[in-house]
Amino acid sequence: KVRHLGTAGHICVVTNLNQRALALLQSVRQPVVVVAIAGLYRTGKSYLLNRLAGKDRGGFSLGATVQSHTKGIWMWCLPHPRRAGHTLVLLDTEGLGDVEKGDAKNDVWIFTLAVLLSGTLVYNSLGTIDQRALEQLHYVTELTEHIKVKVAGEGGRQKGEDSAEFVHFFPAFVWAVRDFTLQLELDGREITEDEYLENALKRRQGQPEKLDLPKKYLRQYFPSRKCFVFDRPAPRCDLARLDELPEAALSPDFLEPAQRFCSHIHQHAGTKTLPGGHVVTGTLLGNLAVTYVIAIRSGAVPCMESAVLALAQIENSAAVGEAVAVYEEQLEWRAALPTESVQELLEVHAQCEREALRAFMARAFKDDEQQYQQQLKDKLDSKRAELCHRNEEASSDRCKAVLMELSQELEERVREGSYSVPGGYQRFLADQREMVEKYQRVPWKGIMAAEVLQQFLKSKETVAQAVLQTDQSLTDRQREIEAERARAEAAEREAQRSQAMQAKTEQLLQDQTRSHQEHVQQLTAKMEQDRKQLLAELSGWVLSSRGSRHLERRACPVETRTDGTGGPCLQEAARALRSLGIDTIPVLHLTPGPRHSPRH
Ligand SMILES: Nc1nc2c(ncn2[C@@H]2O[C@H](COP(=O)(O)OP(=O)(O)OP(=O)(O)O)[C@@H](O)[C@H]2O)c(=O)[nH]1
Ligand SMILES: [Mg+2]
Repeated sequence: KVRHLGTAGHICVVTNLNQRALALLQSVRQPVVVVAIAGLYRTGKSYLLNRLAGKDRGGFSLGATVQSHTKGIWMWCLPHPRRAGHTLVLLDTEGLGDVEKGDAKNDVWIFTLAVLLSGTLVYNSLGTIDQRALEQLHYVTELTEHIKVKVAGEGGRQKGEDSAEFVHFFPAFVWAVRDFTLQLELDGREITEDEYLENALKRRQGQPEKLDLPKKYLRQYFPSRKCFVFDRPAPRCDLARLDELPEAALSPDFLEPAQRFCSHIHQHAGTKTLPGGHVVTGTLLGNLAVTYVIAIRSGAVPCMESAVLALAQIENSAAVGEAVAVYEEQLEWRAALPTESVQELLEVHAQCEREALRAFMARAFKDDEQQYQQQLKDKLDSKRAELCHRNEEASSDRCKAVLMELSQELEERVREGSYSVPGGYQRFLADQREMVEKYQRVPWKGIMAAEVLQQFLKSKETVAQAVLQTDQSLTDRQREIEAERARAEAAEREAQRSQAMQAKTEQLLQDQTRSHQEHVQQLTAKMEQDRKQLLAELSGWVLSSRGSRHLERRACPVETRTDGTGGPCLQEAARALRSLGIDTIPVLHLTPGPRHSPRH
């Protein structure tokens, strides 16, 4: 079920996830804009998606016969033509309603997966948006049976309660009407394509409720709607070889809307996000597909909340791994061991930890108990201990090498007996002092300089004692005084060493406090960002992909509430807003009803 066309990775889902295609998707670390196309079989879906990819030939395979062609869901990843650093993921789905298809359940899952995986869903149909076209969209009314938003809690959730939240999760909806040959005119007035769609979705007076259901659910679940109508692309005789025709041979009445359609999708199809606003990368989308397919295969109803939680665990583990890798990379770049002081080393560690934490915060989500952040903290703490140890070793090695070289001459003289003469002890002391001074002038010895010197001099104490004892020019009393002085000097050096050790312990403690503050600070910043995102979601306003200055209306949790009750969705929104200290917030009112309540 896999073919490779250039860089396109194809994936057949529902029962099977093609492993190569999945690996390809999971290797995409960029945020993804996911556009899926669904609709009846043999309606030109693959052809339209190829245009969206900028390919008039190649790409998704078309079929020219009456037999349905695309099977399963096929994926194509390509660099986003307008948004740098983003990947456009196109999902071409198997045509719905094929009479030859054995299992009708397959269609429902295809449609459900297209809804769950995409950020923009293009519904494709032929002719006009009439009652028949709407009835063919019965998959929308069945979504409540096939998607669960929340894991059933105590006492379970009402079906309506659950589906009222679909608006928060569902993709933007674009209806592509193909082979449309009518005039866009209503009651003698020219109308836009969007008005055409909205008019078709209006409830007709006296219409039985059952007939209104697809319209009702479309209005309810997909508050962001757009419509494009396309004329037939070429004369009937050329349709079978459409992908071989040059652009100039295509009808301008097809090319013009096709151009607007592509522009709209490229410009407005937003980056796919998870509930809570977390941006979906190719890796995440791959994991999401796996989670949903496993649920479907096991006969369960895919649940968005548990999928997001399962995803968060995978992603947060990966975020810990990535953060540690960032730490190591930064360390490689910043640290030259041994450092001159513990302070200097801890500053380097602090910078690396900050970058690592940033990488973690950018990737992790729903780490509500900070379980993964704690994991990262533990790892970085042991990295710090390891770093301190490596720094000490590097310093020790260097100091020992320096001392070895500087003490060569002195040791040679001891061996030759140069100090076994009257006054030899004073000369020995002078030479040793000179050697210590030279040692102290050598740069970049690191934090073990004093310790290693102390050990070195201690190891030479017996030699010094021997020289002292053999110096005939000294009286016994003088020898005793000299020995006492040597002991005092050694004690002094020992005191200095333990003072340095104590200072180091204190610095490490201070660094722990700093590290804790850094974690708290970055966590607070992330929580504030999440809070703003939640606010944006709840208020039904989301930042458009064009940047923060452009706001775009997208979702409204109270859209269908015209009876004044507000519904569970509105109540939940209001509760959340109150907890954020906000009394009221305007929301977009899409379908004013005769008895609607003030929308605040
Ligand atoms: N009449 C008409 N034919 C089209 C249009 N676009 C493409 N075709 C032709 O219709 C045939 C089917 O096109 P596909 O793009 O494979 O249709 P599909 O919806 O992907 O089909 P399935 O994968 O079987 O569901 C091909 O011969 C296309 O050249 C269109 O806008 N109008
Ligand atoms: Mg197709």
